[in-house]
Amino acid sequence: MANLNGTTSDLRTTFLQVYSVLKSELLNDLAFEWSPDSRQWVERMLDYNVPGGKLNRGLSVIDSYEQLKEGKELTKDEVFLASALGWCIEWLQAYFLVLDDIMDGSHTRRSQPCWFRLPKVGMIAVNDGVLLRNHIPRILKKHFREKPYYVDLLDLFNEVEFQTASGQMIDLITTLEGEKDLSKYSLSLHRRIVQYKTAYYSFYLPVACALLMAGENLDNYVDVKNVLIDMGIYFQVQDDYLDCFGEPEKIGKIGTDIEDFKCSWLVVKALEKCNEEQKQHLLEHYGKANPEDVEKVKRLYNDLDLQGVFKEFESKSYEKLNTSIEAHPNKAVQAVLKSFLGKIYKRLK
Ligand code: GPP
Ligand code: MG
Ligand code: MG
Ligand code: MG
Repeated sequence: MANLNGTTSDLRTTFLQVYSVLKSELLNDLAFEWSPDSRQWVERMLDYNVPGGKLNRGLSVIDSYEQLKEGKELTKDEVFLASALGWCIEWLQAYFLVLDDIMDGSHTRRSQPCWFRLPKVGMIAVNDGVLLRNHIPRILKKHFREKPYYVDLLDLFNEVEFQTASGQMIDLITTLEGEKDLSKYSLSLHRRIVQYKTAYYSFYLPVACALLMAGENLDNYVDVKNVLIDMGIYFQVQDDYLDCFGEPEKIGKIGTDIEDFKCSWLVVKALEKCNEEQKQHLLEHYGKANPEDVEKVKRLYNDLDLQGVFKEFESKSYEKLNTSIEAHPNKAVQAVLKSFLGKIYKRLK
């Protein structure tokens, strides 16, 4: 595709060029009197936390917008704007992850120590999260203020952030110390948690951004939203699975769900499948930091063949999602959804 210099290069390269532009605008924001120290801190914080992931969410804004335009070549301006929206989602993700890693007591992220684990950073990471969050409306104001869909865009980011924080809240309060109670863990609780904490921002938001840019009214796309939410739930089940069975070198992080007493899809399935004796075993060892307890839980997951249960879930979800996508009347929308599904099906990272 045409990049911002009028030459051709791949989408990722173009997208990363836009990151540099946005970063330098933020580092020269006139609303703050910068000093060399503060500028250096923010630049290092951004480079550490924003661009190092798979960039799926961000790139899919450009992808989706292109497909909604049904093959018409995008102008340089459209590529820039779709990329800027993509980066707003990557900023949102960086903000969530910096704080999520503190809350989950994680050690690594994207194959490096979590930001708050750096000796110089520590709890400054909380404020960095707040800063990352505040960069989003600044990017939107600079590049979208004059657009007819500006208010809808702000509203969309606000709504999705609220949904995510609410999902994160249920994810956290189910694990409260002193109330550790596996009997409340069910597939419906799991679904509620992951729909809110993951699906809206990871799946609905990129497509909704592309739709707004294309001049569409989001109220007319409730069915698309529902498919994307189901896809997001499938994606978080994969995340839960990989937390235990993934290769840390591939997923770039070391799992903590068992230690953290999370309402993970795996523990829900284990509770569904286990006998009374295995249940007692799970109650005894789930949610403990000790590596021997964690190992015992993993062994039980193996005994219950949760890898097989997951495989089956994965192919069933794929079939179901495909059927819902094919039921959609609009071919361009179908292409958007199919490309999303293709990117995550059987992912190992
Ligand atoms: C993923 O959960 C959910 C988020 C990153 C949303 C966080 C929301 C906030 C408001 C902070 P996870 O803990 O399973 O993700 P991971 O496995 O990547 O740590
Ligand atoms: Mg986490
Ligand atoms: Mg979490
Ligand atoms: Mg996880």
